[in-house]
Amino acid sequence: MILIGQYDSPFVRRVAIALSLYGMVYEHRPWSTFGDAGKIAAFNPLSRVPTLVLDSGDVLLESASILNYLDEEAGDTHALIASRGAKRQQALKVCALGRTRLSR
Ligand SMILES: N[C@@H](CCC(=O)N[C@@H](CS)C(=O)NCC(=O)O)C(=O)O
Repeated sequence: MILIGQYDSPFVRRVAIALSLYGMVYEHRPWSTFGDAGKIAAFNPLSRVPTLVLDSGDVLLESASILNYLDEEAGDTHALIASRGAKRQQALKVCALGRTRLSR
């Protein structure tokens, strides 16, 4: 797997943290959405990060979708977030709150 994006992006970080916690091996390409937009576009027409390139060549976009995939790969007993039900809803709510800037 190849993770595209710099770790100064919180969206890239959340994917990298999950990959590390799951012990999944990946190659990191710390490409900038500014200076390396063309290189990113070869994998993701939106030139956004994180972008995850699977060994199959398939490409996953959006951190939430990528985390969903990684949870599935990890399997129900190891996934960081429950696959369904109230525990899943609660965990997704915590994630949403964590992404919000508490400026007020
Ligand atoms: N909802 C997206 C947000 C990703 C995002 O905003 N990435 C920024 C970097 S932090 C980006 O790629 N910006 C470049 C652009 O939008 O053109 C996710 O969760 O992956």
